[in-house]
Amino acid sequence: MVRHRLRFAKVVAKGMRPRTWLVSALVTVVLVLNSCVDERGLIPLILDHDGAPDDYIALLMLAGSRCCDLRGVTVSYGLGYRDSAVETSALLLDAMGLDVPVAGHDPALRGRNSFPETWRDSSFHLRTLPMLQGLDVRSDPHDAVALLVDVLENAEQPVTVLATGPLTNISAVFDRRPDLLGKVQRLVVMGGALRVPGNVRDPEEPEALATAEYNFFVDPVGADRVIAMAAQGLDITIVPMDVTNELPLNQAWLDRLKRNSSYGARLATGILGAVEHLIQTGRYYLWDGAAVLALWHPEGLRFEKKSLRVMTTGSEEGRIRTDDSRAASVKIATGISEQAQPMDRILDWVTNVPERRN
Ligand SMILES: [Ca+2]
Repeated sequence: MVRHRLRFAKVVAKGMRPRTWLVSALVTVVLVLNSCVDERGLIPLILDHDGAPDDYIALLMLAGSRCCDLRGVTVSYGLGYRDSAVETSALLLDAMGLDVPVAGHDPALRGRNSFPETWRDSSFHLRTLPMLQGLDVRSDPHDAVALLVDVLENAEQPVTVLATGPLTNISAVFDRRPDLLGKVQRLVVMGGALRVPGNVRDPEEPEALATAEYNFFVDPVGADRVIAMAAQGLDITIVPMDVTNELPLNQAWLDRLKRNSSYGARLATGILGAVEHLIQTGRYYLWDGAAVLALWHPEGLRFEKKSLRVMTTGSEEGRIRTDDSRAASVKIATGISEQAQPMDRILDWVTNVPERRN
């Protein structure tokens, strides 16, 4: 679609005066970056995330895609620490000139498991980024579930929900207010591992095959409750590790980012500084960025429809399995399409974020 538009623009450009050509080129750039926007305009969206560096890259991608009207950002119990994640989210939004409410989870609302502390510490320094100093921090007085309920209740049209952390907040919202399921256009979730190993390793048996992915492992009951809501009409897309494994963030991509002088590139470089040692050793992936691709660039991914369950007990806790006893199915991404250039698309969005003008 995008390539066709570019080719069309090249044909039209022949015979145009330079100024007309420039206007045409600019319109093409806007169309390429906004290929997600249709006649309905910007898509109302809520981001529920868990404060890891790749969650913030996903936030930059959302802002730079110019596809959505961001209505709220909430923090779930997950990889980041709540207060740090709320503050960093609010600072980033302010840096981009976006006036969006941010709320952290109720401290009592957490899954039964946790991310390793060493992973959690990687999110810690982000509030100290020099670019974020002197900006305002405005967090919403609500907790995350109350803010999610408020945004959905008051939305004039169904809202898209992107969840890039454990599903604790999301399951709590609809347990409390099942009537609000009808206010969700669709839910896109990063989590799970379908046909590839997971990333949850048993410290006592580190050589054993990992079957669960951490977002679902941290709150397997919440994850399974949300997936079961497909039977109540919730349109769910899951982006598991089968896809994110194909999105390694390597040194070459980081170097391209660093060479780019845009505001968004500088923000992203600062954020990824927390995990540069992992990037250098080939162990960092844009897990949550893959979920944004599923939202705005679905032709770049392959999908299947499946009836799924998340195992909630035992040695497979947090693992997703197909379960045909569940009539309702969800859409699950299974890989990157041939020809797709997802890292180029991600770079386009990140380098296109707005900058607050004082
Ligand atoms: Ca995350």
